[in-house]
Amino acid sequence: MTESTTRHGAGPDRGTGAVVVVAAALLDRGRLLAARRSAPAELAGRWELPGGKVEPGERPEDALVRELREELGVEAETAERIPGEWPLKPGYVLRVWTARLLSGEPRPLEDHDELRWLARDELDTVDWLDQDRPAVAEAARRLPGV
Ligand code: 9L3
Ligand code: MG
Repeated sequence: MTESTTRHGAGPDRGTGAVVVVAAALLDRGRLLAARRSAPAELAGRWELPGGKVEPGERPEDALVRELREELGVEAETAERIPGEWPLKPGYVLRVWTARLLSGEPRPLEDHDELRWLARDELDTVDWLDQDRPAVAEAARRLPGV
């Protein structure tokens, strides 16, 4: 059994006590999906890998599939964990998976006001949240190069 399937109870990770925020490097047709946040005010206008908080008792990968359904209106599956963990605000950490679209075309239904599919050489055309940058750089290695 993995750590995630044995975890019970509240959002805080059993090991660290931090709430886990999961995000997706959604890859499709050689591009990565970037989402522009519309809230909260201090993050609005910055770009992120879409996702959100793991709920109590939820597996992180399931949380990510749920968040992509809620925020983008798509069905997706997680593929590969991007190694690492990045601190957010105090008590929150970010973990990222690559993900594949199974059905639907992403639309900014919740918390975002714009979406863009970016090729590898376009990744620095948007203002990513600082905490997302290492995972975006790692995801870029999965995109066709120039
Ligand atoms: N956050 C940072 N990078 C991301 C995501 C999905 C989230 N790729 C931060 C922003 C919020 C917190 O994590 O402070 C919770 O995210 P959400 O539930 O508001 O999406
Ligand atoms: Mg979110």
